[in-house]
Amino acid sequence: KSPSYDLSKFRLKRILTNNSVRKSISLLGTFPDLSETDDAIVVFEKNAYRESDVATAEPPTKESPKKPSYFNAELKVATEFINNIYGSFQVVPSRDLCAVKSTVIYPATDKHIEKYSVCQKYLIRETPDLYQKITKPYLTSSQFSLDWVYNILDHKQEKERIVFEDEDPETGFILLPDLKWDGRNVENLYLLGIVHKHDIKSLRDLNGSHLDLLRNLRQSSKDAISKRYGLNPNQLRMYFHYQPSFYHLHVHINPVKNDAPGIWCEKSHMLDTVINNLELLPDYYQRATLPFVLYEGNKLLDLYEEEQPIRKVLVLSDDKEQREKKPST
Ligand code: M7G
Repeated sequence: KSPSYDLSKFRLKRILTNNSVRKSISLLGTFPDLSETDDAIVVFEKNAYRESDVATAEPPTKESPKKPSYFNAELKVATEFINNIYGSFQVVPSRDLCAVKSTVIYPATDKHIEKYSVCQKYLIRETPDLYQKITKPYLTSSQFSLDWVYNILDHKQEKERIVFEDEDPETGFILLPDLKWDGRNVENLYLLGIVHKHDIKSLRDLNGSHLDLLRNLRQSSKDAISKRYGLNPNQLRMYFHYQPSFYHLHVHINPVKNDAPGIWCEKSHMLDTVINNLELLPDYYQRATLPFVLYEGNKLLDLYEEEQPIRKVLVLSDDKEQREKKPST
């Protein structure tokens, strides 16, 4: 069941992150009307500009009434300075254009708070043995709930947002807007393809028997996206995260020309590459060493630290000696 809260009654405890590049801020607090103790995370993010909002050409007619635009009489302009040919202003556009995208997680767990806080990050090289010994037991005992995923797959939530569905239990999936997308601007489109099959936790579980599923995911998503949004399928980037936050296989899809949030090379595996690796070697992901990032505060980092030094690496004094001994060429 989804809790109901009044966003305007949020009370701030502390700021978790403030990202001036992404123009987003993540806040930790509570909804005291509902509970003094349950934590809430609120994320505000300024929307990307829609090109239609800067249109000035078409004057409004009866048939097509006035669309919101920055350039109209409601624009409030405060001049900071004008120096020769250069001008600097603060402008407040009309109300329709001031909307801010907000995401709320309530009640938020410690793991959510950790995910939304800035901290140190470390790269781990996960061999298949380390996966079996450390990562897998940890993620089966401690991970984010997948209820929201099952709600989507069972049509209990976000049903009206579904862009495409293939119901086949082996090769089918649901394509729908990601929580991160404002849903307004095709420029920064962000969709998720969530597979119907329940037993694939992540990239690590994929093998040659999943090729039909992956090829269907690639082709049918591209077809559905070009049909619905008019995007050229060759302009779409499709990838998996490793490690993901949610261990039910899903693919991230967004346009190559846009830097989607979280599009880090150390976390992303292109669907095309994954398919090709499996075509060449059906058990590739059971044999590969996969790098991934761990955040300070994550218990898995402590478990890895017991196995090998991660936070404190002996500085390369030996290496330096070696280098110094090496005859110069
Ligand atoms: P991930 O790779 O498991 O984790 O991707 P990440 O958050 O570290 O990228 C999960 C994706 O699911 C993310 O892109 C989220 O924005 C998206 N997502 C998460 N939730 C809880 C929801 C939800 O309730 N609905 C939808 N549509 N997307 C969600």
